[in-house]
Amino acid sequence: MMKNPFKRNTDIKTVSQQQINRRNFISFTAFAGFSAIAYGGWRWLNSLPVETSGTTAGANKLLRRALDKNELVLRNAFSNNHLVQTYPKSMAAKVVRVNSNIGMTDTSFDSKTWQLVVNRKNGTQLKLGLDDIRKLPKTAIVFDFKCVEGWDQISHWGGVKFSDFIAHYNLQEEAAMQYVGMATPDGKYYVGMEMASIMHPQTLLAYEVNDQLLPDKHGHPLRLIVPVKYGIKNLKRIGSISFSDERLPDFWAKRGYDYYSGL
Ligand SMILES: Nc1nc2c(c(=O)[nH]1)N[C@H]1C(S)=C(S)[C@@H](COP(=O)(O)O)O[C@H]1N2
Ligand SMILES: [Mo]
Repeated sequence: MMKNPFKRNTDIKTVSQQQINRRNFISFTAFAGFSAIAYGGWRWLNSLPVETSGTTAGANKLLRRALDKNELVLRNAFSNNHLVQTYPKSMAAKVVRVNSNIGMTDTSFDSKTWQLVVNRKNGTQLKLGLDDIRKLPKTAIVFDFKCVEGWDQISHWGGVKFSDFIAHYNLQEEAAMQYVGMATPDGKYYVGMEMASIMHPQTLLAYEVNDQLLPDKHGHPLRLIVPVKYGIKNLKRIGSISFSDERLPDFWAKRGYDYYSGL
């Protein structure tokens, strides 16, 4: 007789009702177990400590919490006023690396007429020259400057502590806000960050490197030195400073880098 290839195998093993019951029981137990784990995980996510206000305020809780867990941990570590490691001046690089110069190529820029524009909360502007800033108490720091591109270098910077600057110009109302933004005079490079980092005791508005006025390539007349952040946040050639309770835009965050970019 020809074998019919389409004919189903009639030689089916008889499966007892008992076996079926047992299989059903096993799969039901497994399903219940996984469900419990999933539910527990969801409950755990929801029970995570509420984040410090500001950072991700208003964002989808569950999603943001997962995305910003790193930031949360860092920010919490931060509230202890944790300082970055500093080094003796003798360890500072004599030839300081130059990275990029976005926002520093405007040929009409004139450092002699440059002014730092501070946008106050009440809508007025404070305009300062480098001489004004150099009158404030000077602070220096030697620390390991880190670029996200993979290099780091111990370097020596001098300027005014951002917190001293705030106190001297009575910008306490501004400092009580959640975020700071800084931009180059042409607006082409800009950074945004949370207030804690900018008010950190090691953050400087710097006008010197290795005890000399900053050369153009390092951000003359004034740059940000924020040692608790990667290089990308250390804006060179500051044109303006703004304050807000909302996250202010950030050049590299817009291009997919971590907004926090903390160490
Ligand atoms: N205006 C401006 N500031 C900037 C940048 C830039 O391209 N333009 N690059 C940032 C990056 S990625 C780094 S690592 C540091 C490098 O600073 P340096 O050139 O003084 O070493 O500057 C930061 N500040
Ligand atoms: Mo960088």
